[in-house]
Amino acid sequence: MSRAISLARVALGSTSPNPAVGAVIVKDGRIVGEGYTLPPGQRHAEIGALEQAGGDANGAVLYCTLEPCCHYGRTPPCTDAVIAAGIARVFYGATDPNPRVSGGGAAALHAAGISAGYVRTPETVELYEGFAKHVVTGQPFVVAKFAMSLDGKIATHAGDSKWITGEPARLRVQEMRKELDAIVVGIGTVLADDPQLTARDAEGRPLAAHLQPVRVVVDSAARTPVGARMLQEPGRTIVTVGGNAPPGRVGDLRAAGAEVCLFPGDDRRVDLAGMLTHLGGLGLVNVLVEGGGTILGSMLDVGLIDKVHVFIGAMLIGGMDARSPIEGRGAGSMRDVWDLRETRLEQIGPDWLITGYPHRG
Ligand code: AOF
Ligand code: ZN
Repeated sequence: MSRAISLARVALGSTSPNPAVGAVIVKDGRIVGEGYTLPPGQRHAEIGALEQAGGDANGAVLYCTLEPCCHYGRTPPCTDAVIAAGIARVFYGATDPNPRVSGGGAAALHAAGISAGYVRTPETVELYEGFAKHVVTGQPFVVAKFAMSLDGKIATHAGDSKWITGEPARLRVQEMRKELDAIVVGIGTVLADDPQLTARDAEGRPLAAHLQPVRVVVDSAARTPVGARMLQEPGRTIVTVGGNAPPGRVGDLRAAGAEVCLFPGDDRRVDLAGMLTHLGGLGLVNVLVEGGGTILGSMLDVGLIDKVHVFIGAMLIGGMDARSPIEGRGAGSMRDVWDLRETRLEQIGPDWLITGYPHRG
């Protein structure tokens, strides 16, 4: 199963709106076939593994990270192929949250006399947390990420922020970008840092366009510069604007290659919930919000953040005017704070990464 999880991770970021699955076929203690999910419309993980195993699949054991599907979607049911190949036993790491499958895959295998066992692991649960939300609600799973000093600052009072975390933590962010479907930033970040917002390889070269996350800028008044670096990068850039966006600027941004979408909220700023619904409708399942503080604050205030990755650099910055990662209105009383559930702490080079799921009340 741990090999199947590694295979699923290879596919992460290239399968949405489908889940990334890994599959391994074992015969007489030896791996005879491996596969992972290809982009939508192409073959599922199990099919790749069965093709590789050929006749060796007969009497073999299949390990897959997700319950094999039993329905006709863009591709035929994996359960039919598993049964036809003569697989003797199946172990799967998560029940498919898709209401069209959800236990039906295991039932189809049982009905054919194949024992199918559910082996729940923390990794397989985490692999499908985004898919589980999106397939049921149509909304993307929102992951917030920021880096701060031990005293909770994201820059000095003069605005210097390079770098709070070291190289290994920044490489981890690159992996996250590759595995997620979209990166969301606020206009403040674009104006301050002119970021490229690309997924890059270890040498710093941008990955191919189809591996790039969709870049999304929340830009109420359409202030994104037409010369912004992200508009030159491979992949899509969506600029979401509010009710006050000057039509001339919208036209200029479209001419510069951005997709401009209008989401007028009550206060003429971007309606963030509406924007997320739109991103979900585009098939973007997992989105990473990288800041800055305004957008993270606006999202947390209305409960739009599902998960956080907090990188902490072992340093103290100080200064009452030095900014913190989450602004917005925030909690007034300790009754209203967001508790982090299922927290995890990892050392990454000289820094720490804390991951958790915000929960209130
Ligand atoms: C599997 N193996 O590798 C994946 C599965 O439109 P389709 O035919 O590609 O089906 C998509 C659905 O299949 C998706 O919503 C999810 O329920 C399941 N994904 N199932 O057996 C795979 N990616
Ligand atoms: Zn399938």
